[in-house]
Amino acid sequence: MSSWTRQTSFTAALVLLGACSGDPADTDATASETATATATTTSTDTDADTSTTTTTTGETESASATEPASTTEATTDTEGTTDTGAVDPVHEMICQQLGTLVDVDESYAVPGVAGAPRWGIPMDPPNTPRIRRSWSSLDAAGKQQVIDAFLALKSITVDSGDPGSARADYNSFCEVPELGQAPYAKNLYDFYVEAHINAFVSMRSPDQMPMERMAHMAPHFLPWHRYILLRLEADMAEAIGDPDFALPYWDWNDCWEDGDANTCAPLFEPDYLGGPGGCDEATHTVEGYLTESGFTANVYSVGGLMNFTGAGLVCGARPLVRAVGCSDSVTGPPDAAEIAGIFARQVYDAPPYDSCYTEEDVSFRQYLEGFNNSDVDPICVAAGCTLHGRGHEWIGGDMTINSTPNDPMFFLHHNNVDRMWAAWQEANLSSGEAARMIDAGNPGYPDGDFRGPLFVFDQVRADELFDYRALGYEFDALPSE
Ligand SMILES: [Cu+2]
Repeated sequence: MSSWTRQTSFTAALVLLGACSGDPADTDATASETATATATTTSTDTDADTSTTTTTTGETESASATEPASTTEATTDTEGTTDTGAVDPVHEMICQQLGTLVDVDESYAVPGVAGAPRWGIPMDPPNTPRIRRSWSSLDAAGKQQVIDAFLALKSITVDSGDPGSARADYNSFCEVPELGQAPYAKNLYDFYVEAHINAFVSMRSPDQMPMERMAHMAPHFLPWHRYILLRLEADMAEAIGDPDFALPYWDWNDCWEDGDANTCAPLFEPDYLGGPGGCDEATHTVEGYLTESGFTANVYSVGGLMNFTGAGLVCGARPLVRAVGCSDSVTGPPDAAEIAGIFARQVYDAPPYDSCYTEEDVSFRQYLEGFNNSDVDPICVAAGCTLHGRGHEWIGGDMTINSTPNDPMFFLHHNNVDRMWAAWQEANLSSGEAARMIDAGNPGYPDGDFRGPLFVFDQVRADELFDYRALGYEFDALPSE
């Protein structure tokens, strides 16, 4: 695991779908400019080596020369995007990465009939909702149950004969011959890792992945992640034989209220979710019961950006890694002031949805997803330094690359993101203004395909995910205005 470029990886992942400047003639010039910009940007990263970055940019340059699709990209972009105006060098560099990606069928990890394409969506709202609670409020037995459920999902493979085995029969990237990787035993946990990788790498160009189907940097961000939490929760409930099981959330406030926010002892307990890792390769391995019980990352991204040429994806077991509190761009997880800020956002989403040229104040979704175009720090501009993005950055390691569900913290973090959405919906529903009460409390949710099928899970519609109560769960407590 050399060259673990945690910040640059997430940077690329998050900003991938921006409007690239379309003229191929301009592109080469910009690419060489960006090589310099990139080297500067990554200099704060303890692990980054600039030669990797420069090499990657070089590859991209040649790829873009043979890539006539860039004109199409520009045209498509204008549909939902206002004039991009000034070119952000960080963003532009990332756009150049698109050409390096291997063509993969977007059906990877898509559940087929046997894979239960609507698993997790109840036929009817249950009479008694599952109550999702804060991780820190669980007792020892409750925490143990969650960890055991995560471990159980890793052991439910196609051949294990467990209930749910059929859902582990997905197309794996590790079986794509061009990637030259070795298959692993596909299982119910790694399904989510692959689905998320697919959602990221398929963002490579607007003609292959229209804005309407993007699971990140677009309106589907919240519905898409709400669905994978529901689906995972149903898997965990089945695996441990407890139909009332509810996925806990990571209440970011716990880290501020109890002890040192930059280590967060209530969360990173060796007996359960594991330790905080460390700031360099000698210390970043997650230690504790979870990893000692054989929980490993089995498919993960490496080597910088969205370079998905085989060198950008590795299949094979390696330990989980974290770098809690090591990021130069964020201090602590999201704080109370940021959380309170969600209630000041009046509309769910607004164009341009792409974050690269959008101030965070444009919409609730953009603010919660965490892009922050107005920050001075280029890492903040690219990776986002509020709320969702800040949580990923702050934990670091596996949480900052496109295979981020490898860390179970991903699901606890996104559960809290989902809780923020629920709180915002409730605030709108109780406001008494007709306009804010429509669409289950999502004023300004865009129409058309933005309400339609989710990427990877194309038998589930985004607008089915609006009313979380109808999906059978609630939270023990919501932040309020
Ligand atoms: Cu995601």
